[in-house]
Amino acid sequence: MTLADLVVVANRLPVDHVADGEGPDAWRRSPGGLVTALEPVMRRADGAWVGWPGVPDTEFEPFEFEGTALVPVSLSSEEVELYYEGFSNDTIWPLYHDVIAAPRYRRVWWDAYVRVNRRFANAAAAVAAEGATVWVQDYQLQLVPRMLREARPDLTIGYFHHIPFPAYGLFSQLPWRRQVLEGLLGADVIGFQRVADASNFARAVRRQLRYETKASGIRVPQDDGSTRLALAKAFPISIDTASYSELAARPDIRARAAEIRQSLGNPKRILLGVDRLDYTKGIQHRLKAYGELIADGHLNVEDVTLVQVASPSRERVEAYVQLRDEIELMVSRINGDFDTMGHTAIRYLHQAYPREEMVALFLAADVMLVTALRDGMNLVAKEYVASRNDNRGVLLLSEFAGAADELGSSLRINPHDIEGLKDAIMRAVTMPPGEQGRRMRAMRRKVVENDVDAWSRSFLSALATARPSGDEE
Ligand code: GDG
Repeated sequence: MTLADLVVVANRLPVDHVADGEGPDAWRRSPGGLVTALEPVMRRADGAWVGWPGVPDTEFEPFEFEGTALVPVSLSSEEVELYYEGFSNDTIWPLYHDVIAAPRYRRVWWDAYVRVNRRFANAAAAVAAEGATVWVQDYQLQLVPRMLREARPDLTIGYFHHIPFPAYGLFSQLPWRRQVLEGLLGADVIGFQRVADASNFARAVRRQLRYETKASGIRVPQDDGSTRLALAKAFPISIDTASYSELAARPDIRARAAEIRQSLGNPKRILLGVDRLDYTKGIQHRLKAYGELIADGHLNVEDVTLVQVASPSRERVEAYVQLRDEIELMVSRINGDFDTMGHTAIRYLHQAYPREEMVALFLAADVMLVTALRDGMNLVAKEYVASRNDNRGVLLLSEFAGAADELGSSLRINPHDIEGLKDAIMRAVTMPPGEQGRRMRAMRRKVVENDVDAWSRSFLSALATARPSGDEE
């Protein structure tokens, strides 16, 4: 296998295994956003992607897929349970989302996290060419930057954090807080979604490690007494705006949107929520507000329907099993109380759909509800905006989602404030087309200018100008 000048390291490879057997035929490109985001970059460079192929207890050889070298890292079922479901999704995920659910701190999970991070770092070190750039993705791999730097001081290392970085008062709960900070500081550039995340990180570094920080720079002491400058800065991620806009213009997808409206009984207004079924997304808060509006007589199920797509997620983590029960109880209560023979209050879909169907739903929706309690960015908000070539539709957007920093013309809401949320929903369903258009145009300008290509370019150019390791003072 040839060595690569650009190496992406992510928990998952950008492919799913579809058949028994080996070789490129057994793999299909996975639909994720990161894959689309990095595909053009990987094609331009001599790229390799290091990640878990999604099948436990199986070793795969590296292989070429659509012009990118894929380097599988194998995980045992036990490691999936301890490192992925445990430490990543039951410790770090809830802690970094402001402890909406209680994080569990288990030493065996941490040990597995260290072991698996080491395996990813070794795989990346083995495939990176002399002086290559390595871009590590997300919270499952926070220790990789430092491990990699120790093994390969010649590399330029970037890290992007897709989820929030919490305030120091919360972060400091983590028994392994120093190791995590030191792990991340192995990178030359540490990218966050929001300015607030980068400042939380810098503050944790000052408080915990006593390193000096100035603007976005952090002085990291080296073994030889010198310091190295690491950059911690916001690089808000985005979507492939043009491809959403193109899908939304396709006659078959527009026809499908009309068909969806028809099959819901032609309500005057369709409200839509699209989320992974996750406790960070505030699904219960939106159901509560909506249910009360019907109960109070402000909304009528003959006129209004809420479509809630809740795609299955992390179904082996206990908090997610419970959450699903709670949401499904709420949905069936509201529907039981208010449905008529011909109309339903909530059309609830615990399913995943192809992107074409998502865009048809975006086109059918008069109001998009994004009520996250905490969210790194929230790409769904941007996808809705990108799909509305007609400059119609209203986006309700939680101020706790990273997207709120850019989409100032949305109807911003605090999901904890149920009365405020109800007022905003009423404002959205009655908003005149002129105001919808003004707001939507302003938001569309943002997602057109700042698309995902601009995101990866700006991160990689910050990385290219970052100081190579160990050359300061
Ligand atoms: C993390 C951070 C940050 C969902 N259901 C289906 C489907 N989706 C797609 C959406 C969107 C993506 O999945 C979800 O992205 P989000 O950004 O909304 O949320 P997370 O999954 O929590 O992502 C988040 C993101 O990383 C990127 O940095 O924005 O804050 O939590 O693209 O459309 N897509 C299809 N069928 C579904 O059923 N095709």
